[in-house]
Amino acid sequence: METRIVFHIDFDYFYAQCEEIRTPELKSKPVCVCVFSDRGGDSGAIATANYTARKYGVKSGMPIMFAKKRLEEKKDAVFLPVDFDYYIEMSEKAMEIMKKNADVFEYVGKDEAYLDVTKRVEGNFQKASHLAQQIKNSIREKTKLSCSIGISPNKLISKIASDFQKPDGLTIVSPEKVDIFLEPLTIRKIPGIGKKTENRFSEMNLKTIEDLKKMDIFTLNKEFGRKSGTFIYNAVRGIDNEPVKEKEDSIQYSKIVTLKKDSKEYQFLSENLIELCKEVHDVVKKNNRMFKSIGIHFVQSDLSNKSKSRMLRNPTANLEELQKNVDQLLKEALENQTLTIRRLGVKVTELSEVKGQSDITSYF
Ligand code: DGT
Ligand code: CA
Ligand code: CA
Repeated sequence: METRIVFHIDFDYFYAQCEEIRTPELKSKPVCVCVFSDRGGDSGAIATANYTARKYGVKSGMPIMFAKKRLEEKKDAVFLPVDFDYYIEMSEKAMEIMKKNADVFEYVGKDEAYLDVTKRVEGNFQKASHLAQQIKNSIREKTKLSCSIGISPNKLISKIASDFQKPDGLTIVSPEKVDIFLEPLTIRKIPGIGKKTENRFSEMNLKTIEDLKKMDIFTLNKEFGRKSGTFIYNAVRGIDNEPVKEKEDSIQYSKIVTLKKDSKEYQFLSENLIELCKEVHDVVKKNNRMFKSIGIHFVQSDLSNKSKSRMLRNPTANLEELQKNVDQLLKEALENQTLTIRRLGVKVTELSEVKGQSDITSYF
């Protein structure tokens, strides 16, 4: 297989940066963007914060109350509610520029995307670096947004590389530099390796990607199962053959509510989910879409997140099928549920258009 050139582009402190662009006076202050829950007061979580606020230890997902505590002596700290419509508008403008500069464009989320640019830069990393700089410049001209770009032969390394020199970074990892780049990094830098896996490795005294290369595939498979074992074995060697795939934009349909009370009781949660399914289904129907992936999402009493999803064999737009799957996911999720649940959500993704009028009746 020929060497690919893949970009991962990620906007810096995205929601907070959007707020700074709208209100430039904010730039010198700590800025926290908050998801206030419908329970009122300071109840809710930090979506993100600018780098000034991060210096005081403010992090995504943290309760608003904690962030206020951390910024107590900073009288100029600003706490703003999220404004998704505005962020999406900013995101769409920037994504347009990326799309125009890619052979294949893969939307990942409001603030990140993969671009395969192999053809247009003729497999040349020098040219790729120029193209990346141009993309950064046009995004800044059109939207004022700064972003960080990782360039490498695959999605995995590019994702790690875009995070390597934030903000406003550009990190190029050409094929011959892959090992030198990866080896000193902690294993946590590999997307998909979370705290739990990290802890298991650190019990074995393995901290860096270089350390992990000592593990053979059999031991890894035995420890983590074949799927994760193989993933880790390849990842530490910088191997990732996932193609950059064109995806239907952004769009995922989701609804989330704050529950009347924290709970982990099946009946109560199930009733709420039935309602959420109806609401999601209404949007799906209105947009004449089918979905192939279904997920549920918990925000737990300590504000940590938990989600479960499943892929259907075939796309559907059927409400009963949605509810049935959601119910199944709920049962699975509750099997080892210790914390109570505070907010509850349903989402559908992997959307496609319902084609052909005559078919529609059979879908709904
Ligand atoms: P970065 O990329 O490290 O400069 O900072 P962000 O804020 O762009 O972080 P990133 O890329 O992980 O997330 C993109 C946006 O997604 C972020 O601006 C807000 C949102 N987000 C991230 N984490 C959370 C979270 O835990 N809760 C909520 N509600 N939103 C989040
Ligand atoms: Ca980001
Ligand atoms: Ca991101």
